[in-house]
Amino acid sequence: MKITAARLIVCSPDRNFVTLKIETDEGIYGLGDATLNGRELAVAAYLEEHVLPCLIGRDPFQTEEIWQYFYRGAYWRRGPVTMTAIAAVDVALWDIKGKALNTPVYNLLGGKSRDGVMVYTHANGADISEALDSVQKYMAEGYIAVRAQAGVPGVASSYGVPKPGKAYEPAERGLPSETLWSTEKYLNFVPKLFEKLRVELGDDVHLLHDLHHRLTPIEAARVGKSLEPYHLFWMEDPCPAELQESFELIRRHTTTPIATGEVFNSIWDSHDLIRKQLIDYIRMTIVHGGGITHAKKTAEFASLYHVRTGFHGATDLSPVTMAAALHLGLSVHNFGIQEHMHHSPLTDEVFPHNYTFQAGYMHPGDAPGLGVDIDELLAAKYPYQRAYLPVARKLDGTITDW
Ligand code: CS2
Ligand code: MG
Repeated sequence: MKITAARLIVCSPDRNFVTLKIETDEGIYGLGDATLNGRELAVAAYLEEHVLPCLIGRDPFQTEEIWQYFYRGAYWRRGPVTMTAIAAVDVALWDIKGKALNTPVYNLLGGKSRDGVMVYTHANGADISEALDSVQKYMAEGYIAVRAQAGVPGVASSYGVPKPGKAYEPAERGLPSETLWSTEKYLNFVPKLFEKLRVELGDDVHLLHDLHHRLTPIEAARVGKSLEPYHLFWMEDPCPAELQESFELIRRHTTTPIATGEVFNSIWDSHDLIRKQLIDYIRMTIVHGGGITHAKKTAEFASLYHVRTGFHGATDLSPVTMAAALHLGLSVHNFGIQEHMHHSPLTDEVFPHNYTFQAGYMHPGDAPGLGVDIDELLAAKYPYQRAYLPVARKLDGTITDW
């Protein structure tokens, strides 16, 4: 089998997506997601100008060789743009392999290690009582794990909380919006949120919380310690992770489990975090971390150190990535949990898919390949629109981590 064509579909059905379609001489095609939120066209240009011309004529079954060709062969390594482009190629090739062998991708990754993939979704509210309602709504839908975020009193537009009447979506069209942040107000508020949730919801539901890289290690340690009575499933991204050793300080003070890695793009970003057992869940996503080939290696490395997977699954990752994550999650032994933030109905229509949700668990389906397609005619009706993630400032105007 040979690759005969590779092209990009850039569309914006409620939000931007970059999708790679690789075609073969046997009429089989594969899809890969190349979406990097707020920097979409940088990946599109990298693929278009530097990667796709080198793919034509290659054998799509050679996923390892092709991965190394674009990683080592480029000389310049890592970084979100490069690794997202490599991921798009890699995932599309696994899709082709599955279709050609008439089997779902999970069978090529070791087969099923479990019956379904436990997922968590996003509950949020402007205040504690709205957040509680939102968690209860998802529990009534069958979720057994829910991330809870609530507006912090005195902080306009808190992370993870939607504008009134809208679904939460981090990127906004136009130029970047600005949000405000106060660590002091947050530190005083967050134990009250989880105290209320545990009192009302009991001990069984898994509760998760995202700190979104905003704290220093000692501040994050305080959050972890103050939340111990409410036994969170995890606290996510307690502080920026470029300095991997800073997690040692957090670990010294708290037993609240830690998840990090949604902005990582290679195993080297988490190498020390994993081998020193400074985290419990690795979140590096398939789309920004070099695809299925590299995510599987990262998961297997993590399994040696009792670290489990908790792959990123926000709406800026297309249904193609969601499917890839579910195939990998079904197969790796050290799966932990998968994020499931719902795409809009329009996004779901543009990307018809076989994955399903039932009673807290998702399944990728048994269709050959990934089990996701793209409706190109519908996609063409929603062209790319410039959009950015917000920029955050402290109350005194200093730029801080969003
Ligand atoms: C978040 C994301 O899902 C999460 O845990 O941190 O919503 C993140 O902010 C976006 O993916 C950024 O593009
Ligand atoms: Mg997050």
